[in-house]
Order: sequence, then structure tokens, then C-alpha cells
Amino acid sequence: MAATVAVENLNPKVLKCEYAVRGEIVIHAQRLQQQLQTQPGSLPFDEILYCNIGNPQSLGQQPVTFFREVLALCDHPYLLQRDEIKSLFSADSISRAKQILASIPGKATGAYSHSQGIKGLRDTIAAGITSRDGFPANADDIFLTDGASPGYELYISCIILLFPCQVHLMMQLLIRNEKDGILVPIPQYPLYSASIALHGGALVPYYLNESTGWGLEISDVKKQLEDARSKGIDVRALVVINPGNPTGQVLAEENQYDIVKFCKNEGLVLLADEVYQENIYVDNKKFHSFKKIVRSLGYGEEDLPLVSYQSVSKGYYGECGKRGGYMEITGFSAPVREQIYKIASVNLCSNISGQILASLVMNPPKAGDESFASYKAEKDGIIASLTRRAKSLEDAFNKLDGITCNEAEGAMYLFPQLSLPQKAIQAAKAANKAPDAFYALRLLESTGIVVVPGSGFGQVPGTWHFRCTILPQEEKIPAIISRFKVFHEAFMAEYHD
Ligand code: DCS
Repeated sequence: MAATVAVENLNPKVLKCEYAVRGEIVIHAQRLQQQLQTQPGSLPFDEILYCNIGNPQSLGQQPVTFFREVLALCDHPYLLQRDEIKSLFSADSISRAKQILASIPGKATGAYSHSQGIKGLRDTIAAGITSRDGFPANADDIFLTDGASPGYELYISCIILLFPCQVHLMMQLLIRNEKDGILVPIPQYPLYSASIALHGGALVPYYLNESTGWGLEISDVKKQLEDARSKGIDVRALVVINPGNPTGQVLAEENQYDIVKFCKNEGLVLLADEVYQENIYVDNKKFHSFKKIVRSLGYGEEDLPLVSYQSVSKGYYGECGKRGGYMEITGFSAPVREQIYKIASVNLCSNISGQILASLVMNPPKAGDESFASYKAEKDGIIASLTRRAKSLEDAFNKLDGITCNEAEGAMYLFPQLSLPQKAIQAAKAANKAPDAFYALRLLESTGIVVVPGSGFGQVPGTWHFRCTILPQEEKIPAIISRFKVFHEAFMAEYHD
């Protein structure tokens, strides 16, 4: 008898899982893009402007030259034997590639590595963390991953599913689960809700305070924690995203101290998503890693289990497609670490180009290196341009009636609030859509601009938002702003109460 696989008999956890960053609006945008190709002139715009996803190079951001030179040489070491490379590659990229290859067994980027990643690269990353924080880091605490997403998956797998021999799609469909809670900020990047849903855990929300620039208030976290506990949920961990996605805030240092003390007092693991650590656009805020905050408080390994995530997808490097990242885990007992290692080894290893890039972003060229001046110019140019783009979009949103927008202090997004007229809310209801999804769909159909409705990230009930990236190339920003304004004013006039 043939096996019957139908939506009705799939694992309900898979059906529950949502990921709006590539959801309905984006699928519709892709359809419209095809229509523009097959029937040019059939829509009121001539291109789709993707402001939905933090994928900088897809919108024209150039990769950092030094990083790509090293990658190219590592992947094709034959080049290192050729004299011509001296005129094509910088001296420090050549020496870095040689140094990296020497640390790879067999000098082969096509070979599996140690399950945690190549030891020499982890040493480099640990040294980078040490110099960033002023506190020591250890290569044994680093797990290199294919971007930050699997790192989180890996961890959640460990704590919720108790080691589910990792995780083929079909296994995912079949595994039933437990009831353990994770505190997650709302609004949040939907990797967290999706992953918790997939593994069948309980998402315990805490709300960021929009009126204080998306501040994280310990009093609210505590209230939510107690509420969840009173319902019998065993809350295991607190997720903090700093700088924030989708909200763009950078936590104040004092606030970070309070968060760390809270986690220690409540016996929570701190999951610190720090993938936007290089994306800061204001002078009055700095990135401080939670590792540094924990150590500055004098806390040792035994005081607080901490997982910190970094990725090559973000920052000024934006190497999303290379799938590199790491998690640094501290404060876990040896037997637990063994289990985390076991799960990592089921995946064999992360891809080697991503591993190399992770080591490069944590140890870029230094003053005195041949590439330093060009590297710095590329990096500063990208960050300065992102800062200008964030400011222009924020100002433009704030000039519109019915929109208020907090400052993008960091990350790659603005998350403006929409005050929609009742008639628009009713029209959305009639169309069976959340009001912000209705707005985003209309925006797409009139302008080609793709944003993600706030409902995809979670928001205070009864409020409506959308997330707009700051990533379109700078010369496109004025057109985006003017198209947006025309749409918004027409929409508000159409549904005026
Ligand atoms: N953590 C946060 C806060 C993110 O925003 C992302 C990606 C990730 C982790 C995972 O990234 P990688 O797996 O590529 O390292 N951000 C998505 C987003 O909101 N837009 O683009 C992707």
C-alpha cells in the first residue's frame, strides 16, 4: 500500500510554524516580478523594491575585497603558486590564505572539518572576541555554524527535544514534543517563534516598550515569567536580540547589566543574538557583548549559562549566502557540552567558506596591513551609507500622518507604527487579513515596495506596524520615499473615517 502523505497528517508543529520575512507578501511580490518580465508595463511600477529581508548583497552591496580575496585563494590554492597573484591580490590576503590553509587538515576546503569547526579558525575567532571584549574567550566554546540560524536551532533542539537525532525533515514531521518555555521579545525576529513552534515548545512573550524606543523592561519580563510559571511552564531561557530585529534599538549598557542579573537570579539561560553587532548608526550607543557584561559583573562560568550568536550575514560584510556564523557557549557543564557537541556532530560540520569568513570578520585587516586602508574605506563607506539611509527613511515616515517611527539605532530595519482608520481595519477584516498585512499588500500592488507586516513579528494587540529594511541602494531611497508617500496619502484618504 502506498503511504499517504497529506497536509492533514503532517506534524502539526510544522503547520503551526510561520516565517513572515519570506511569507505571503513576498510570494505575491515574486509573482508580480514575473508579470513585469512577461508583460512589461502591465503594473503601475516597473520594478519590485525588496525592503523585506536583510540580504544586503541581493540589493547591490559589494562584498569586502579582502574577505573575498582570502576566500578565493583558500578555495583555489593553486593560485598561490603563481607569480601573477602578487599583482592581483594584496600581500596580506595571500599571507592570510596561507595561514588559514596551514590550519586546515589536508589544506582542503572540500573536506569535512571537526564538528565544531576548524580549530585554527576557532582560535582566531576566540582571539577576536577577546580583543573585542577585553575578557578571554576559548576556542573550545566556539561552534561554527551555517549562519546563526542553525546555532539557535541546535540549542533549542538540545533543551526542548532532549537530543532528537538531528533533524531531517521527515523526522521533524514525526517528532512529538514537550512543554518548555522560552522568553522571546515581542516584536521578534520570527526565527525564534518558528523554531519554538517547530519543536513544540512554549513561546513566552515579553513586550518591548515602543514609547521608550523599544526598551526592554525587566518589570515586564518578570511579570511574563511569573505568569508563565503560574501556568506550569518551565521557562528555560531568555532571548535578547541586540541590536534589535525588527525594532532597530541598541540596548543601553545599564539595561544589559539588569538583564544579566535577572537571568542569574531566575536561573535562566541567556540566548544573546548579537548578529548586528557591527550595525550601529548613532554616536550615543555602543555595542557591548553580553559576554563582556557578564564578565564585567564578575560572574564566572558557574553563574550564568550564556550563548552568544554571531553571523557573517550582517554587519558591513552582509555575506548571507556564504552561510557562516558561530555560537559561543559558556557556563554549561561538561556533560551538557558533550550533548551539544553530539548534536553538532550529527550535522558533520558547517561549510568551510562560511567558517573561513567567520574567522575573517572577527579578525579583519589591522593598521599596518597592506589591505587596511581599502578595507577601512569599504567598511566605513557601507556603515555611513546605511546610517544615511536609515535617517532618510525614518524622517520620511515620521512626516506622514498616521505613521510614527522610532530611530534605527542599529540593525537593518525600521519598524514604524501605523494608525489606521477604522474603515481600513474593517476593509482588512472583510478581506480576511490583519490590517497591517492588508496595508502591506496594497502598498506592494500600488508601488512595488515589499515590506513585512508587523503581525509577522508580533506586536502589542491592537497596534499595527510594518518592517522596512534600510538596504535598498542609496540612490533608490528618494524614489522609495516619494512612491511611499503617494501611496500612504491615497490609502489614508480612501479609508478616511
Ligand atoms: N538573528 C537575527 C536577529 C537575524 O535577523 C537573522 C537573519 C538571523 C539571526 C539569522 O541569520 P543567518 O542565519 O543568516 O546568520 N535575519 C533575517 C531577517 O530578518 N532578514 O533577513 C534574514
